[in-house]
Amino acid sequence: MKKLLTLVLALCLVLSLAASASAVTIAFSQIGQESDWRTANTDSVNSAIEGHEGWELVYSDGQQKQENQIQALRNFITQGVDYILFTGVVTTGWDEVLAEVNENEIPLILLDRIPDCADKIDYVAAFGGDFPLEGRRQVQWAGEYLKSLGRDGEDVAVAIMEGTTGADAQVGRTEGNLAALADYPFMKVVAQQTGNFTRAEGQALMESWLKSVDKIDVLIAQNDDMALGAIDAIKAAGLVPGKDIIIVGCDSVKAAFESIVAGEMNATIECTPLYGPFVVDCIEKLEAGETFDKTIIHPEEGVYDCVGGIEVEGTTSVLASDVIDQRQY
Ligand code: GZL
Repeated sequence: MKKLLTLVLALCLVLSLAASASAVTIAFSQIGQESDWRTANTDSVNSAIEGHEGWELVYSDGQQKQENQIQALRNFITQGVDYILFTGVVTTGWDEVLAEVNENEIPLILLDRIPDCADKIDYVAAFGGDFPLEGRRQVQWAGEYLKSLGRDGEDVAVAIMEGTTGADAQVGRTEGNLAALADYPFMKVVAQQTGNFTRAEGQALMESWLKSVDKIDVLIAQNDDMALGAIDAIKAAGLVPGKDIIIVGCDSVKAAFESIVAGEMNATIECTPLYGPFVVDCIEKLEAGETFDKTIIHPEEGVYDCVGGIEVEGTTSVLASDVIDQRQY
């Protein structure tokens, strides 16, 4: 009996070693846990990989620090992983470490925030939001809404709450915000500062603005978490969010839909975090020997708001109350 048990245990060990030896290891250098979007993005990618037969996930949370992500990428190289998924907290400063990834011939998949050295490095696929388009849509929605209220005959004071300074999403959305403002000359920027994509910093910044800026009619918040933080500050100051200050977020996370339905946020521009299906499809095809062009694939995205029917570039707006029950995050 003892011999049989030893034999069975030895067989299990051999099988498990064989399985892990042939497993495809996929390493993911994630930025952090700064927002609901980031949490949904991590959940989508990690669960897709962990749920796939024969794949193993190696995950690193960068805690929003570039040095942590650089170290994680070097650790992935040392571990000899089969694929690296990467989104950088900022756009600059990745040239050297991504060149090391290339030198070690580990296929690199760029997700979400694309590094500024993308044209100089090799990557097998890239997928992420069209940030300038999202930024234009934010301002277009606000401008069209103001026109529908008959408020385009007066100066309207606009505050832009930017994401993490230097992040691809902040750079792109700011570019889009400012480009679209040219089409709405009655919208005047009176404040523009980073809230670092977090709810707490969005609340603190709005508290500061309410004390220092004469008048804010519209808040363009480059993610929903900062918009929700700003709403907390607006209410604490005795003002009515969604009316005294029109609020347009970005990401379309569940908490934003709930705020829109409650009448506190006016609109959110979608930026899907659900990258899991793309990652699975991409790596399955790469494993089968297929290749992708060096272009950045953008997902289809929409605009969700409190009134519906507001026309913005490339999509129409949809009532958040109509879709809130179907939202996955
Ligand atoms: C967008 C992503 C941004 C989200 C924020 O693709 O990089 O980072 O808009 C998140 O919520 O922090």
